[in-house]
Amino acid sequence: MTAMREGSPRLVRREDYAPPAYWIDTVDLTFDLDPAKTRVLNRMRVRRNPDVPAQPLRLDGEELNLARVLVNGQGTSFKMDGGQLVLEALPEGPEPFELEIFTTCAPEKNTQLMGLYVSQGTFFTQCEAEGFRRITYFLDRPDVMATYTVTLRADKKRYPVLLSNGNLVDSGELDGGRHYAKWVDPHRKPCYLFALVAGDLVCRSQPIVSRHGTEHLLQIYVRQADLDKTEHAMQSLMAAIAWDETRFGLPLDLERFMVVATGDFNMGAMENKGLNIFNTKYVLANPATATDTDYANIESVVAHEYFHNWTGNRVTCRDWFQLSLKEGLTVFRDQEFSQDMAGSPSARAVKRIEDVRVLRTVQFPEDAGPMAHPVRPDQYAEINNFYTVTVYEKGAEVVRMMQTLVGRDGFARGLKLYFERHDGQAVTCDDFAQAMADANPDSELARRLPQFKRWYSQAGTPHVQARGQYDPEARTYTLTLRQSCPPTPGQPVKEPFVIPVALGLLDAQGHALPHTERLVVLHEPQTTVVFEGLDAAPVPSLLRGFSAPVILEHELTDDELRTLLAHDTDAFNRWEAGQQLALRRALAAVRADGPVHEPLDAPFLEAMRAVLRHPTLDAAFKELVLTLPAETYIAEQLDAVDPQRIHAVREAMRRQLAHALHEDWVWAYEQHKDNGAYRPDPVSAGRRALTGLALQMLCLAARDNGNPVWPGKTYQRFKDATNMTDRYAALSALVTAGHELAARALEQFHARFRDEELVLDKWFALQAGAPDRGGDALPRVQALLQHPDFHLRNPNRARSLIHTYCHANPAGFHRADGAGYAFWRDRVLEIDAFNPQVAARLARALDRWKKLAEPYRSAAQAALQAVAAHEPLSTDVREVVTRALA
Ligand code: 0A1
Ligand code: ZN
Repeated sequence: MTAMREGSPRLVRREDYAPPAYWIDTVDLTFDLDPAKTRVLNRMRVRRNPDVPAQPLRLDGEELNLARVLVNGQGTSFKMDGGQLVLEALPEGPEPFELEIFTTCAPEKNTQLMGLYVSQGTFFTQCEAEGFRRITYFLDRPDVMATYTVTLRADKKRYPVLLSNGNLVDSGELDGGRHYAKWVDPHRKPCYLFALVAGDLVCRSQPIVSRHGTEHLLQIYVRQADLDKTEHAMQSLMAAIAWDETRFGLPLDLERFMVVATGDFNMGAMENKGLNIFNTKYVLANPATATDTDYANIESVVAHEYFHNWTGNRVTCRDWFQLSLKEGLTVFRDQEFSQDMAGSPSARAVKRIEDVRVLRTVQFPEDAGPMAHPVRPDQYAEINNFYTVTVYEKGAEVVRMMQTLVGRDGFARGLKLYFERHDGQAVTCDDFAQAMADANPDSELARRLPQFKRWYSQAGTPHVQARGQYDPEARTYTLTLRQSCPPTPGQPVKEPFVIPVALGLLDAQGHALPHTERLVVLHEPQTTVVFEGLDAAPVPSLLRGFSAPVILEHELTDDELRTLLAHDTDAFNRWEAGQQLALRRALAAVRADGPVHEPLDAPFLEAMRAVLRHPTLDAAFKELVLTLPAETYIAEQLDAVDPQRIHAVREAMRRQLAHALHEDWVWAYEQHKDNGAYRPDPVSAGRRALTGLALQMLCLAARDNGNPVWPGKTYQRFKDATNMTDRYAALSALVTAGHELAARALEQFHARFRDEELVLDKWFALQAGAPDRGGDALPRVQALLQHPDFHLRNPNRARSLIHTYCHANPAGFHRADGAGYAFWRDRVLEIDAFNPQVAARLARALDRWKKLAEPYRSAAQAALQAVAAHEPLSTDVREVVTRALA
């Protein structure tokens, strides 16, 4: 429930799960759509669940006006209890009965964007997780599955397009300029997958024939002005369909598959059966308005939602504690898809590095903070708070480890068995793991299944400590791996995990040592591996490909790390070695006393130069290596965090890289700047990324030496750019360097794209995230709040300005005077009054306050306390701040 409540929120517990007392087999919904007052007639066939003791029917509802309840056509008595509609006098016995409920709601007043709402004159729904109860009274839980018939009636002129799940079976005219459409969805589904759309939209249609010869119609619905931005999403959808058939034998089971885009959406997108609803950010792209990152995100989100059709819809979750059953698995699937699409081994590695970077910079902090929870949580106050990087990204890593343990083919077998057993059911994470193990009885997964499943039940990031010992007499190398996991809220003691550690050895010159590659499965607190017949001490390459979501602690010297950076056959570990080298230097400089000097030494700079100038490495990979670890990642390694000092150190490192490698950046720019007509392929995208980094560096250097040449060239590139990636990169280089040309460029950018909402989001975000110079970030953000194009109620816009500042600009946000936190407090409360989900995400910007050094810590605590003391407060925000303060 997203309702405002007083006191501490009531917790929902996993162990309290009980099957529903009633089943709903069919639902027949009729909507008379009107923004001010929509009428909803809901006719259900309901029957008692014979496996559960007789009890009243309790239907969930929220912000509904109830007009009528009929049972088998007759009026009946009912009562209301805490928002639920309670029916006691129901027919006895196992026979189904008709339950008819007539309610009204006010979509135009729905600012939470859950349930039925209006965005720019179009009706949309969002029902996951508990939005259907804002449309009609229902058993709003995922284990109640029904078939749906939906009739939509609306004014024909304003709402020419009427969509719902399934197949269109009837449509026609009504009196008074109204019309109707009737949709039947043959697949049983939980109500969170219900959707409707009504508005003035156009669509790109694409008929396809599957590998098995079945015909389908794919459609992407957008506003007229956006039709030219739908090609990439359609290509992505077709690729996703083909991939799921080829890799897992999973076909499209619908005649019609529709995607609709809306500019007002709380999340990324939603997998409603046959009618996916997307945030415009993850659909619309053309070269002039979208960057390479946007293109890649669209490809993966379109695929993600499509893949849910099997992993989520055909087999769904028994309860919301099982959320990772569908999300972890589907993220894993979309990551694999994107890697396969990327093609070359090196492009695959780049994608893997990007995914791990998200995991480590966002999920690891979550797992170490007050909101830490297992991949399968045990309790929640508000389920919307658990659509987290832990459930999604760590959940995907857990599925990935299963694949590592059973092999690629074994994994496909496991998935096949999972569908054979559970198609059409609502199941648990245990059911998934069991199918994987049963399909691979001889695997390490099957042998250790109960222990492996601790990844689902224990929160926190495990640490793996590695010690290597070379014995020249015996010519052996003994590697000892030890695991431990820190306590998390409610889980003081952890049991050992099953941790697959992929590894190999190199000689001191960087050659791979034959027969040393292996997968060590660490399941005890400590294990020892002995390599024999080695003539000299090797360099170990551990946790290749990031084979488990753990923090690896090792004792490699700088020399050894440089060897890995230069030579490892595992691209992930090459990158990781560079990050480790940079991190060591950052931490030393942060911990040192006195002013920040030059944190980087000549050998490090030479190693970076060697990568940048490397004749065969891909540009995309170079860009990743040459990008320093994020300030938040550096902060995570420290006990007392001074965000200003971390910022100063990282900036000093960036400037050193900019100056010491100046000629190399010039070379990199010249080599990679021309890429012909825009195509969002990984190779040319990598070249653009490296060009962008080069411009950042060259503008940064120019800031110090006052030389106007590179800012001038950058400004020219900004103006001449033929695609958004290059244009935005140049703009960003000027803004980040704080060059005087930035203001002019920002103005021109705004003027050029004033009608492109998604580009304006970039314009706000760039300014909100720009480095703080003498405390200028906050006033800049405050001024932008007043900008005529700033709309607090639009989630994308609010996030681009406010969330970017609070979550992604540490030095701007963590001010010694606490003004950043006061700003946070005011915005959290302001947003909470109309959209608790968006407010709760913002509230999490202070999750890590206990790690802050003074004066930040006390000021952050005061801001948290002020939010916690505010009345009214949503359950969403209350849960976040209560846990933070605990
Ligand atoms: N299931 C969606 C995510 C999602 C969750 C809740 C929402 O409510 C606002 C919307 C979308 C996915 O994983 O893509
Ligand atoms: Zn999902």
